[in-house]
Amino acid sequence: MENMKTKIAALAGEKSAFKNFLLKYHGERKIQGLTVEMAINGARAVKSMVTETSDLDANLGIAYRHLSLYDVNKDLPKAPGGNVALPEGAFWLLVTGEEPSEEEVHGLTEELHKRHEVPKNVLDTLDTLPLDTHPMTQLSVAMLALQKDSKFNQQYQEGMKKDQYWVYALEDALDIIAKIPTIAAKIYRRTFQDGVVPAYDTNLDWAANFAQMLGVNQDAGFKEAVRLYLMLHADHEGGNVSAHATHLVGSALSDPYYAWAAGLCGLAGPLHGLANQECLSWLLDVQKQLGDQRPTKELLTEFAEKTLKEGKVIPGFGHAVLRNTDPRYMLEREFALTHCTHDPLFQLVDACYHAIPPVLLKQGKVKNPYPNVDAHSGQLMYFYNLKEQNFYTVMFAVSRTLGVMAQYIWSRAIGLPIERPKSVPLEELMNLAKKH
Ligand code: FAM
Repeated sequence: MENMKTKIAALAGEKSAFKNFLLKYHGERKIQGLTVEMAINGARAVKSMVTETSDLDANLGIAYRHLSLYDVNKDLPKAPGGNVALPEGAFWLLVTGEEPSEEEVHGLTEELHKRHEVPKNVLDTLDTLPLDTHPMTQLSVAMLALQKDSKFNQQYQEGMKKDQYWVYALEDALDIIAKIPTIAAKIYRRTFQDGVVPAYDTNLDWAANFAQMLGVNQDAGFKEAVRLYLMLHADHEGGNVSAHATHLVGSALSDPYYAWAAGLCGLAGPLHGLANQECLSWLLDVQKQLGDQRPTKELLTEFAEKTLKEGKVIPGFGHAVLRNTDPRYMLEREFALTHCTHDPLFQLVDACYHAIPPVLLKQGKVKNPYPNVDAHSGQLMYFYNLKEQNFYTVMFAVSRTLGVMAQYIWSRAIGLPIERPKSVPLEELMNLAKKH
């Protein structure tokens, strides 16, 4: 990991100097006007945070360090015989700002294998939870149970200097990334299967080993689907609920375990990580109603119009920021077109892809009529026999660990302070509105 540390150290100096320059010479400059609406409606689109790792463009989608996901997938190292970028490579890119070599990604995979052992007390803690505990609750509990081994926390107690914060944040980040697949697989196996987790295999990459430990499918296609999923969901700027919760808690210098445990609780919300689960339920329901009929564009158009008439939203379509088809959706679609065109559920997803945007456009009020990633991910998991929808947010969480940990490292590397926005009562907002 020395190579990764050297790269962060060099960049951290540069970025910290840049941050100080901005504060000194442009600190008073206005970049946006605040409105009453912004204060009431969750500060949406208010440019009030710094996140180095990724940036969301309304048309191009999320970029990992200025690289579109199409380029990430094309340029970053692949597994032998594979066609999709390895998520370890995405983490390297998010952390260092550079595209990694094959050797660097291989070295990172090896490092994660070395750190993968989950302490017995954490596995025992999971075993005390009733089997009907939601998988996301289990994951949050496990994250807190791991916290006692935080190197960041230990060093902090011993008087760690500020310029060392990111070094131990990186240590904890690598430990968390290394251990989370085993924890997630344990949660899956104990909740939905026989409780036995297939053996950890250090010959596989991070994602393929995770796929194997889930034990639902030995198909090479599933390993590749999990690599793609974990690479695509890794990071999505800093303002979404889970990233922001992680950042906020981390800004109090709570260690990465505490911070990500807070983020996981946010990810568990139905308006955030749980959305992909709802999309799959909707697709399965449509499939049931279609019965033996082939899902054509005409039938799906009728179906979508009926859903809108009933005053319901069509899950998987629209986005708060994006104004185009989500590139993550397009990359999953490309994958499905290669690996599962014969799957009846994919044929339904495909019919939705063609039928729904025109229906939403005709309705006239939706700002983005195109599909987001959640409209596809469930089909891929379901196709490979990972059918328990309550587990899907855990898949999302394993992936998002990469992004929030990269963000945590950078928040400490450039010395971002504790977050403390000013809140006001509604009456005060009224007074402020009258003054301006
Ligand atoms: N079906 C029907 N109506 C929709 C719609 C959809 N898929 N998407 C938006 N609308 C409606 C929306 O309800 C609103 O109606 P009202 O003015 O009557 O309240 C109107 O169109 C304008 O909404 P918008 O500005 O285009 O979208 P928002 O920024 O308010 O909301 C979403 C964005 C994602 C919450 C919304 O598009 C939606 O509910 N989509 C379906 C659920 C979904 O796919 N969620 C997953 C989102 C995913 F990207 C994620 O973050 N995990």
